[in-house]
Amino acid sequence: MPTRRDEENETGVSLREREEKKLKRPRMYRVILHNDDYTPMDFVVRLLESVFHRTESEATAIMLHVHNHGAGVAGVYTHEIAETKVAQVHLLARKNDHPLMASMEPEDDDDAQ
Ligand code: TYC
Repeated sequence: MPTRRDEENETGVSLREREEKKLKRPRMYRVILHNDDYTPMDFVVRLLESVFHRTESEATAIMLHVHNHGAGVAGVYTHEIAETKVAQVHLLARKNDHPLMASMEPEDDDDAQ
């Protein structure tokens, strides 16, 4: 019968520490929209409403920020959800022949933003 300490398995990390780690909040990722000269403003606003669940006024503010500054945050999600949002943006944009680009970056990356 192994003791709790035996379960350290020579990693120096106790079962309790691993249990606590599992409960920590996941790393979060910003989904970034990038400006271009061709995607219609209205398309970007509708996409922010449908994919990122933004209100019309939030979506308009984000779209204008991207238009004026070159890029902006559409939302912050776990890794898997952020990847899905980026893919949805690209699928919807290509389906409508727009060059709109999205990317993701970790929230705790100091040289990002
Ligand atoms: N710059 C585009 C235009 O003038 C609008 C636009 C905004 C495009 C945001 C992409 O992520 C974007 N029609």
